[in-house]
Amino acid sequence: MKRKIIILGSTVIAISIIIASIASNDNSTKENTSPDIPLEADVVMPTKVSRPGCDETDTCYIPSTITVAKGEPVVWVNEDVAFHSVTSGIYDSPTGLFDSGHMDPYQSFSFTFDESGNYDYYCTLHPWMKGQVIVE
Ligand SMILES: [Cu+2]
Repeated sequence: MKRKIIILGSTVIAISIIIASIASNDNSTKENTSPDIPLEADVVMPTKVSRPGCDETDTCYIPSTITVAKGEPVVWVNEDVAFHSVTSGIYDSPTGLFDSGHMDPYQSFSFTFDESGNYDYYCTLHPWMKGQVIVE
């Protein structure tokens, strides 16, 4: 009896994963990570960036400029205690290419760039938070 429940349970999980992967945009993913198991982050949103000041030292996103190869995913992790976003464009002028939405603490967002170019991004909640991805 117990075994049946376990098999049924894992089938439900497998189906949900398949449905979730079909439903989500191919180029972006968002997931929760645990502070105890740090995820491989390419770019980190450090603590206290929800207050102005990080812009003076260019440390709202670390690193604020990252260079990647075409087709290589970029992973952002929110290591702050506040919500942040990773949104393509500049403040009040999103390009619509990618948008993480509000990221909880320790949530990650990843996006894969198919075309080379320079991509500005920002946080919808904090106008001073700016970053750039250079895709070669
Ligand atoms: Cu922010």
